[in-house]
Amino acid sequence: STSAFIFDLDGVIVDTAKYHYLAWKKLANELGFEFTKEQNELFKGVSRKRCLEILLDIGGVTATQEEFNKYMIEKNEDYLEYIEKMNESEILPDVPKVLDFLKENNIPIALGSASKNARPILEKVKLLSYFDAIVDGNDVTKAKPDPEVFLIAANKLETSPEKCIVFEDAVAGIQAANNANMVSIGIGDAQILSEADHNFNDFTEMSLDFLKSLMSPEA
Ligand code: G16
Ligand code: MG
Repeated sequence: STSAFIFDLDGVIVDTAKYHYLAWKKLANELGFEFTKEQNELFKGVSRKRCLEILLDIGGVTATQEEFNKYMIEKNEDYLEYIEKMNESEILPDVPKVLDFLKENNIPIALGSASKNARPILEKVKLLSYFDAIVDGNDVTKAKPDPEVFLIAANKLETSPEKCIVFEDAVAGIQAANNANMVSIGIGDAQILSEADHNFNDFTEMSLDFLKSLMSPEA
């Protein structure tokens, strides 16, 4: 089997964190407390349900099961309004260049995201057709750092975990890739993503030669 590449979504392909932030902030304000950009950092790569638990914790708010479900729906509806307006201009730098290079080399590509909105987002930014497999928040039962999301992706691509290379911007995502026995590539702050096998601030720093070297590790 050939090598395969797995991309996280938020923070790797697009910066949807800013929209998650606005939607969570609106809910926090409605509940009577502030939610800062710094606090939003804790939400990256974390499931919607877990995010709400943390948010309510920050505000010292207790909610019934019914209220909790209502807040989940409300936050997502606000988030979807931002997603609706997304277009190709929001793709992070050099992502299409990397995807094109992988495609030219017939390398399988998968998405491995915690988001339940991954497909509509990829459609909006017109990248959906690049992906041979999509594994998202609708498919997984165990959140990152559990390797489940990436192992399902390897399985769908019909390749073994050792042949997979993962691009991730979250610590839990790097840990999930490492736990899956995959090559982990941190996209973002190398200090924060120090557990990654390789680090880049973004894709503009990554050469095609480097990508090529990952494609044929046995060569
Ligand atoms: C993303 C974001 C998280 C978000 C999660 C679930 O993860 O980083 O902040 O809470 O998806 O998103 P949704 O509410 O759309 O299901 P990832 O894995 O793409 O970086
Ligand atoms: Mg991410």
